[in-house]
Amino acid sequence: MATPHLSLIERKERWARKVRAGRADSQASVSRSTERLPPGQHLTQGFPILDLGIKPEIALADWRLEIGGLVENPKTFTWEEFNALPQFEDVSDFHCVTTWSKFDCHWRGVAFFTLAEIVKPKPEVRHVLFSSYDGYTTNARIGDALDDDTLVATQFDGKPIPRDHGGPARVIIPKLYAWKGAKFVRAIQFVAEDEPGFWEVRGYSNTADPWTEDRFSKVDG
Ligand SMILES: Nc1nc2c(c(=O)[nH]1)N[C@H]1C(S)=C(S)[C@@H](COP(=O)(O)O)O[C@H]1N2
Ligand SMILES: [Mo]
Repeated sequence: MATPHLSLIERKERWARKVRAGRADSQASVSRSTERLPPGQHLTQGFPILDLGIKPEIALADWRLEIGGLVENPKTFTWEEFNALPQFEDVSDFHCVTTWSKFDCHWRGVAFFTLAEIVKPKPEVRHVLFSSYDGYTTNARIGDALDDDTLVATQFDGKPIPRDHGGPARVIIPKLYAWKGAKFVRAIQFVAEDEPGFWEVRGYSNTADPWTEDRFSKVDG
């Protein structure tokens, strides 16, 4: 069962050699930004789009965000209800595991801790599972989900999040690689037992810390 992980690591190593070779002439700018740019990342000015080839079209009238699992007070929000919650803004850097980073992303939406306050997770909760309208799933430790900059965003740079970037609403967990942030989010479940998501079962790290280049799941050998 370790084979898919190994093949991903081999691919990543090949790709790292290629990236290193191509980057030799830009070392100066790379080292200037090391304090803000996690290791192995490069800065992009654009905003690349990463998805599963499915960009679900969700009419706002049909949109729901279902929050449940091990909570005292499960709740399904309509778009109107969700937007009536206290609003939260945060500017953060975005780090994709495929090595691009984008600085100063301005998100607005509802802080994750606000949602947790409403549904009241039980003490045994350790993880959070996210599911999306395109079938995507991802997981996070409760501590990362409850970090003070995690949010379910509905706006990017002062405008509704375009469908390409995961609108109507997407999760942003700024301190983790961006695949931990579910675009087109549909449901959030508080759980005791961890459950790896779409990329996590395909060899990507469960914890996803850009600052330690925690890109791939650890395999023996
Ligand atoms: N629902 C959903 N969320 C997702 C993905 C996806 O394919 N589907 N891709 C992830 C990955 S790998 C990244 S890097 C970011 C990309 O967000 P962007 O397309 O807005 O750049 O979304 C993450 N969230
Ligand atoms: Mo990504």
